[in-house]
Amino acid sequence: MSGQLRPSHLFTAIYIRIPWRVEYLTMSDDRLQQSRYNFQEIEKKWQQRWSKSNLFHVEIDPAKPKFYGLVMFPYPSGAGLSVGHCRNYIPLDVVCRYKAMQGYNVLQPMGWDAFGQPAENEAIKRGRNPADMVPEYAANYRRQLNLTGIAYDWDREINSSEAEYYRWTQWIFLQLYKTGLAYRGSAPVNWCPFDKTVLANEEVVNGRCWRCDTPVEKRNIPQWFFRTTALAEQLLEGLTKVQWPEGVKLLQANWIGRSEGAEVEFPVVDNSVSIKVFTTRPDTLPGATFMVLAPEHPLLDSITTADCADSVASYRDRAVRVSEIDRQSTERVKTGVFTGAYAVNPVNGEHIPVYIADYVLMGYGTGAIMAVPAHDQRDFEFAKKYDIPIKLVYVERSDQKVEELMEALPSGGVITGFGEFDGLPNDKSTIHKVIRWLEEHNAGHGVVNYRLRDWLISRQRYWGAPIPIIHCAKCGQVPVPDDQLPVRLPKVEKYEPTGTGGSPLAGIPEFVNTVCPECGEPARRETDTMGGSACSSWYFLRYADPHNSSAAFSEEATRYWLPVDLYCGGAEHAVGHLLYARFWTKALYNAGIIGFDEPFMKYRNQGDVLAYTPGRKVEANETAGEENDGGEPIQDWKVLKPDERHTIPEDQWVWRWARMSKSKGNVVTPDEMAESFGADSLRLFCLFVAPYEENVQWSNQGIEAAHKFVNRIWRIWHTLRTHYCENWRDIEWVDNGASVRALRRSLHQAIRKVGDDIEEFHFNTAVAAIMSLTNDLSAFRNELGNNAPDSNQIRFLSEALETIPLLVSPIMPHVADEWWEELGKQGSVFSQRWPAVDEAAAAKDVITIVVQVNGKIRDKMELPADTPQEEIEKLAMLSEKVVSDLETHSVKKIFVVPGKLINIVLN
Ligand code: ANZ
Ligand code: ZN
Repeated sequence: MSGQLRPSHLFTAIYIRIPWRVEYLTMSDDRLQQSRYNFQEIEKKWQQRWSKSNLFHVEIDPAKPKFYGLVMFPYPSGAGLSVGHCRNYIPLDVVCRYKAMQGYNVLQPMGWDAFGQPAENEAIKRGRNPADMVPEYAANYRRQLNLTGIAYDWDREINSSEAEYYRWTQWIFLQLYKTGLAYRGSAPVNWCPFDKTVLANEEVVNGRCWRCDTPVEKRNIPQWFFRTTALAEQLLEGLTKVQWPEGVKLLQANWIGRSEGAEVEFPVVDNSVSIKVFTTRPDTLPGATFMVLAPEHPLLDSITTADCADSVASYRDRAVRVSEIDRQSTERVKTGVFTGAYAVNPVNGEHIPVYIADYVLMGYGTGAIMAVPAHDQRDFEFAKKYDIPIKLVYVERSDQKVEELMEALPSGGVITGFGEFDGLPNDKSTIHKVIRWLEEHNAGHGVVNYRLRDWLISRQRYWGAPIPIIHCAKCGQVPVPDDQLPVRLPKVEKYEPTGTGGSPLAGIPEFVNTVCPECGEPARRETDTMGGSACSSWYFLRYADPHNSSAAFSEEATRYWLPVDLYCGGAEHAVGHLLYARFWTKALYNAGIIGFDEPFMKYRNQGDVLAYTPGRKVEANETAGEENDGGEPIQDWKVLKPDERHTIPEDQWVWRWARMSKSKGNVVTPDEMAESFGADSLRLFCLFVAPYEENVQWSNQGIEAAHKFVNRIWRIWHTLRTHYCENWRDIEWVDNGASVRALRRSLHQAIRKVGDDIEEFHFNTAVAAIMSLTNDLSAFRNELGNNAPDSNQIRFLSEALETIPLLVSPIMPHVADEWWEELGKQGSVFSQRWPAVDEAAAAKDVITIVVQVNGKIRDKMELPADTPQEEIEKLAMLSEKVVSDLETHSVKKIFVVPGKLINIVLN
């Protein structure tokens, strides 16, 4: 049909063209077949078309605003993706598709976090070389992701274990090295005896290895570090610039752990050394009645007296075996021993005893404290136990006795017995005054301390980016020159950890032996590799320019695409990956290499997918289960792994909800779901089942219900489809259609709600809005029955039939494109604009209510037509003109004429 349609000949045109009633009633089997929802066929067809036309590929386009949506790239494991992963990837895809339809140039890339422990462990288990294994697994992931219809720009796929990528990981390492942010140092490090490697602090969870759960030991091995502490302040300050969940920001802020205080020196009696302490409460100095050193403190040997040497030595040996977590626990009974030494309290000259105790950690502050039992609970418990004097600095009453204290007084009171400070309150300003006094009297100075430690990056493992440093006997550490990068990881047969703490690369002479780039003499390569978290600290930059072979990325590409606008991934990375990526970004920014200093402007973390899982009660003599039941560890229950299930009769299994994972044998794959229900149903279910941040209990009934809905909307769209008139915009409204007005309101409110909700990550309510619109259309269809629609109805139906594919497309992209094609349109809905809300159509109908008092008109109120009666009464009573009457009289009765009038009768 072509040319302009006028309402006058509209009906003729429709009736001639589509004698739909006849057709509908005598619909052949053939046609029924056609309108059946054949999701397998549809999804395959569109996935192939999208891929063939490279629909999701983007290039820099300065004329368009950009949107960069990113999910944390996965390590491709042999188990493949589960629907648990889908719950992370699908929501971002919905946002990206929506943004594309809003006219943004949308970058949504995907790649593989392929270097590191998980891949290497899996390869070892399977007796394979990870270099061969990773691409196979990645291909499977790519296939699965395509099955779910996600709009990735596969031209930008990256693999962090390929030389073309890790060459630039090495290059960035060297930029950090040259600016002093990477260094080799010796420190007691976390050692996992099972994985036979060193772990970063962030990889130690409750004293155990993050991968294999083995208790972590301390070992002294030279290691490479990134100087995260140098950027602590920037890392903390930057958190104010980003839109992240408050909980995640707080976790990171606490991990950085900024704390203001003072360093104060306490000279040791009859000794030339003095003990430096870090305290946040220098205002309590007069109350310091003893000191405590960490058992590892370097001054210990020089101050311990001969008669205390044995007990100190044996305490120290015991203490180093206690985990840091336990040492910091407030519940643990405090222990310690006297060193025999005394130190001088610099504010009052008192000689106070020096102890060692394991509640003081070597890794924080100066590894030594002044103990103020009256105001610090740990010190209080220690003083009580070892009968050390307690001295109040702050008192709440002038006659307060120290003997009355049942616990330390951290707050409240005023200072007594501290000279010029007497009478000052227990607050920050007092602390600052004391710090100034200490500085003036050369007794100490203000400092800021951070809990954050430098980031340990070296691994004595094969599967990582080799650290690009050469050790020369003459020149020392020499960076590998840029034109000799990458330092390639040699492909070898044997790469298992050596178990001695050395890297497997150290056993490969062809790798190790080289010449010094500076003096040309024989030299040795560094044989440690970088932990996987280095690779993932900049991958979001590489996506902007993934095939650049002369630079890590071009300035143009990062300027256009970055920072990432929306980042999605698990909150378990809050103090690991998210912190490291911010650190690299800031380091590159400080070096002038990029022009922004926060990588992820907005970050959201999804809930887990839980599966109903067989398990058993733990025995009394067993340790508690570490399974996770939606955030809460399950204490009395253990998963029955698939190979353990035969050991217990099935009727004795205890079923619980547990996080979906291969090792628990409770995984549901997107493949089976796409096969049985289709990707659109899977997508709908993932979005609808619960708010994004909440955990989801996976159930097949749930996805069946989602599938039923997709079928339903499919059927309704199809039965109405026969009324579609392509030139509907030219049909003029005939002024009589209240029911069509209500329908259009429903349609345009749905457009607004779905858009707003997607933007806000309220996917479940966006789906609910589509369902509600579907209900309205279904009711309309039933009402219409076999009658011919009038011109208003045809205009509305055509508008709805054309809008619905657009509206559902971020969520059900395959169905949307199929419908679009059936309307005779070209291409994919992905390239269409998001429908505009007709504000007038979306607005609620307004009614005017007359307010009377004793039958006389006092006011008129304009209210939405659907305002409930009680609300109308309440508003009437609040009307200014009524309020004055109510001051002097009480209400006797209220008469209401619905939709028109309210009459308040007074006594
Ligand atoms: C005296 C004092 C009096 C303290 C008082 C507190 C309260 P944050 O806030 O975490 O920085 N401390 C210092 N170094 C320590 C270490 N290596 N191991 C264990 N504890 C250490 O805590 C700083 C406070 O923790 C310091 O201030 C010190 O105790 C203790 F009423 O000094 B305070
Ligand atoms: Zn040299």
